[in-house]
Amino acid sequence: MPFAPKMFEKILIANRGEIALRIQRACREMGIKTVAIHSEADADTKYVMLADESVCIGPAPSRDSYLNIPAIISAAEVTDAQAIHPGYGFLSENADFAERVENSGFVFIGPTAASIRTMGDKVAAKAAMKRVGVPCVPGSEGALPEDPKEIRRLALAVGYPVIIKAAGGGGGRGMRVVHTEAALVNAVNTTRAEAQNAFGNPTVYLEKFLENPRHVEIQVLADEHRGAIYLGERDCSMQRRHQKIIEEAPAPGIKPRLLERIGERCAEACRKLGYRGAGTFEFLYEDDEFFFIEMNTRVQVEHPVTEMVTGIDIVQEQIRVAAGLKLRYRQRDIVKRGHAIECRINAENPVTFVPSPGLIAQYHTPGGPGIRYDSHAYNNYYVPPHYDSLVGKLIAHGDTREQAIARMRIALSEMVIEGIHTNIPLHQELMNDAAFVRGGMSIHYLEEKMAALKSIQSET
Ligand code: MV4
Repeated sequence: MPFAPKMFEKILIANRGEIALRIQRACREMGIKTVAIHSEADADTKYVMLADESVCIGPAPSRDSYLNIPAIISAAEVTDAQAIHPGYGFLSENADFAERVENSGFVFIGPTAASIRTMGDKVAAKAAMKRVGVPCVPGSEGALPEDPKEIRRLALAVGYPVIIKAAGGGGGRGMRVVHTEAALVNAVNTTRAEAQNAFGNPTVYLEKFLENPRHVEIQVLADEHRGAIYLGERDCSMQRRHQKIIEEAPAPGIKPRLLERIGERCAEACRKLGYRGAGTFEFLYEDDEFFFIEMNTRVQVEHPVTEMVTGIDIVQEQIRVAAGLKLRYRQRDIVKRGHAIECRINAENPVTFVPSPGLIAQYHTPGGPGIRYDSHAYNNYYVPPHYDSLVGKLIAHGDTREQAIARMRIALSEMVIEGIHTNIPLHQELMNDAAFVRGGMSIHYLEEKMAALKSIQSET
């Protein structure tokens, strides 16, 4: 049969909020009709109104709606959609969902279920990466054995401190740092028990604990025709409790040659592993070295910073490669320009981080050169308490990092969100923070800064 895959006519978007709107916009630009699904809590929202069709799939709680697999597949059936885009979060990295979508005759806009399953098992993911030449954090090379003597031997070989991680974890769930041999076996057993409880899988592995790394990730795109490219890196070190709050591209202060090398390794890994779709290789970066930790098989919240710097629409490419088309770009077509920073605007107290759902009574969004604002919110929008507190993503692009920061400061000053608390004041503080402005801070910087602020507050 000749190679003539057809673009979808209609896509169901199995998500909510800003990413549902983002995917809708990509579809519209490609001439694809959209089906929005929504919970009862999201019935009268902008992205539901803007979609060509919509289906209510259940009550407010996620498990009854956005995680309700049979309801979502039924919605695709009744609307005659050909493909399902899962967005991020919810079912986006659920291999069983991807499999059920495909077995019901729809295309899952993402990697194969097998790829999702491999990357979901962090031990299998690391083994795969090691096999295809992606540098990993030194560690146990697979699951930890039962025998305490063997465990002690492995930790000693790696050198303390070590970190015990659950194979079924990821994103910061199910980990424990161990500083001494005396604490090791207990820590392993506790982590095992917690992992069994949380993920139904007691498998744990061990790594050298890196004390002061940065979180730098590589965005890739791959098609079914051996086309695989990297779109450069993002620095996501500005985080608190594993919630990223600022991301940027490129990563400040890392040698371009080093970034090129690791990018090439990731693209080559995609080809060798037969990976298809968008993906992110997460690395810890310390002392001029990259160490793979996990791979994300979805579009990420922070994808816009890469889009701003490369000019490539990552969501459109996801849709194209899911339809069996080739990527529109080769590596040499990728030209990066300038610097982009994203501030995640959350409905939360800027100091305590306690969520602050409710009615947005006044809403003014910024604009001007180099500003992109991705949000599903609007004046009089009610931020429901049932979901993530992200209300928008403010992205500033400039020729230089300094210009991106300057534009971000202006945009933040123009932004008005009243009726709920937001973390805008925290972003304003950070855009004027000497260490942030210098760039290249570690994953611990924000938490240390917040702790310092707290102790000043309690003194006065
Ligand atoms: C680590 C680490 C230090 N050494 N692994 C946390 C999230 C998960 N993706 C992996 N994580 C870490 N793994 C080794 N060998 C420190 C972290 C970590 C972290 C990583 C990325 C971004 C934020 C973080 C915050 C705390 C700890």
